[in-house]
Amino acid sequence: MTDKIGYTRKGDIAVLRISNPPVNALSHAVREGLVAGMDRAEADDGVKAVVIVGDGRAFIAGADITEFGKTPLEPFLPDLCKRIEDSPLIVVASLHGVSLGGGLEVALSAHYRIAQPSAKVGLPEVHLGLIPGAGGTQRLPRLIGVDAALDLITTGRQVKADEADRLGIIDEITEGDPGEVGLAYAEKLVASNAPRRPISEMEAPDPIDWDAAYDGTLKKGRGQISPAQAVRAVQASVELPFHQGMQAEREIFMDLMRTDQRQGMIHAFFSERAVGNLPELKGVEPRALQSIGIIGGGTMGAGIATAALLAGFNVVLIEMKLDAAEAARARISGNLSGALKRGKISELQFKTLTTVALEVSINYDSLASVDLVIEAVFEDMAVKKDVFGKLDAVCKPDAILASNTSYLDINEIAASTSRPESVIGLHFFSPAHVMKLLEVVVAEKTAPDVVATGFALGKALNKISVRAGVCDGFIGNRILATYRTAADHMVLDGASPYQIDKALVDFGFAMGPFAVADLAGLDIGWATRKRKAATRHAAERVPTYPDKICEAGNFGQKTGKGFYVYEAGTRGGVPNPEVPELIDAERAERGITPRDFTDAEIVRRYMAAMVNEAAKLLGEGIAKRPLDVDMVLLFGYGFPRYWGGPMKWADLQGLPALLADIERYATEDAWFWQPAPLLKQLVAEGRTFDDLNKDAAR
Ligand code: T1G
Repeated sequence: MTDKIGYTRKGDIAVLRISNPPVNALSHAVREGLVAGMDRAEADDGVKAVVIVGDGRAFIAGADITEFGKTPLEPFLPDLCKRIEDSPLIVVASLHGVSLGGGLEVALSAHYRIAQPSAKVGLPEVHLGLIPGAGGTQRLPRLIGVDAALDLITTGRQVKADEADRLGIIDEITEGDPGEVGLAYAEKLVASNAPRRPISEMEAPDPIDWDAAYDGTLKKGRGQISPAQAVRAVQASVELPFHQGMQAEREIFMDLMRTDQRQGMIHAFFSERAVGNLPELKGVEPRALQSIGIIGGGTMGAGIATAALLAGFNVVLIEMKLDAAEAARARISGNLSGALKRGKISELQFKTLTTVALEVSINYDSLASVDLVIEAVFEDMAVKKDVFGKLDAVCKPDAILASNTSYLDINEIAASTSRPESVIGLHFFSPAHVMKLLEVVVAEKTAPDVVATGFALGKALNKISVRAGVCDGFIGNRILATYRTAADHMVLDGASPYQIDKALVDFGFAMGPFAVADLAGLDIGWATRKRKAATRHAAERVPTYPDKICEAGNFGQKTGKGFYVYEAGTRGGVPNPEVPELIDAERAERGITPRDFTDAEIVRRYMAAMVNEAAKLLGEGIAKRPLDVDMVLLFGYGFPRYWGGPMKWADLQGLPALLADIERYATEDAWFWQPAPLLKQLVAEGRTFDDLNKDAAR
């Protein structure tokens, strides 16, 4: 046996203990060890039952994702499951922590399952672009029925022990040491002559309308294919004998293993975990954080306060006047009542958070003892400098002063204080207590422990924190400005905003750029165009028709009309008939003869602009790694997760072809389509963005 599987025996019960930290992933050594353990138990004279249990914090977290893409080594997981199920001994799985994917499939191949009250089970393979590939789509429907099995498999959601018990996935819930609990349960089964219960021998469940289930799941997946493919695998569990169903599942699994979507989603899985691991922060201790000051109680300030309160921080929120302060308190209470309704907090917690943990004041002196302040006031440099001047005067010497600005120069703000080393940007995304992205903007003089504290705060707030350098728009908004401009250029040249929105939704975005603009408020883009007009290069093509939409007082959803018209009470909008006339007029003014665009060209240009700008800011060091850009776009801008992010998408498309397209576009507009030096360098060296991620991890 390998050192990954311990073997002990108590009476006529053998115990196989998995020890593969941190989460007992089913690596090749674990699979080999479990087969050897079953062999040993069956050869061990007098043994009547086997208990499988996990060491550490989980039973088994699933197949070993680090092995994906490599040549699979026997014993393959489905064969291990068959080996367990076919044992003449009674096999008991004793679950604690998580039993996910292959972990639950191993448990389903046992004959009985007992769990800790805090245990969770699930088949999350669809979150990796896959389906369960070791019998999950064949055994689970036999155990709990097609509808319940499809719910778990197509959503990939985790199920708590009590629900798993109700569904029939587990047989008993008993609190205690998983090994002891498993042993006692096995002894009880042996004493009562309980039968082996191979799920594969259970009756196949009743069929459903498979095509309706497939179509519905495909639609819900918004372009992701594995959930719908799981329907076909479950269909096989009903229509085919078990071993043929297993073959059908395997074929679908292996097909999905070869897809770009699997590569994209595995990239997202690992990048989510790597993005917070910064080499520069190795061994750097964050400063102590217990109380947070917030300046400004508008939507952003109240959202940040909500997130901080829910994370257990004390919050002191400052507003200019008493009525604004009370309005801020009301906003925060409203946000928290949402958490109360969803059962995230209790009545008592709600009361404590809104009275004891939260202080609202109009006096900066209330900030004298806070550890960190986040300024979320009007986006104007003079206003920010005034606020930071006051903070510098009242806050304790080692207090960190952060700005939530979305584009202003943090270096300039820092220079207006006596503590530039303690100044940082913490760019939250609205609504701040919901959106997971946090850009930690590091200014020239920001001290390493202040950066570490920014990341520690992000982790405490359950955010995905990404390090950004100082430039207009940092990472996300700078890239957004560019791909939004690419869309504007396509409108001027002949595409309709509605065709562009649809093409990007079909690509996998939740909304297209014009619907997003309506949601954010067209007045924001209008103000930005006015702000940038003075320094705009003559070669820049900036449409004027959106200004006309705004001049008519149409700012999008907040006024009921923008690119779309929003009827009260309806979801989504319908195209605003006034817009095409404004576009035609501008094309005429510019002497443009509109041309057709295919959806494919729209997506290609939109994505090429996104990747090109990202490559520029990577080259400038604004983002440290391509995976950082991917995480910004996934968690802040609704980029479809199954592509893994724009940089992963670019690698999957092939950088040489992408650069060739950009160079071709540059013949039409040399100013907008200047190829990024980094992109040209990678193509010249035959490397990918992922190679840069690997370089950074060394
Ligand atoms: N394989 C390899 N490494 C894994 C892993 C896995 N399945 N799961 C986690 N890790 C690593 C992770 O990269 C991190 O590493 C460390 O463990 C702690 O994870 C055939 C094909 C289990 C709920 O999709 O959901 O089975 O950064 O930081 O927040 O049908 O990890 O420390 O070096 O996330 O406490 C199905 C994926 C696989 C579960 C723990 N299983 N993992 O969360 O810690 S496919 C999954 C998770 C499959 C079969 C199919 C979470 C967690 P490092 P962590 P956590």
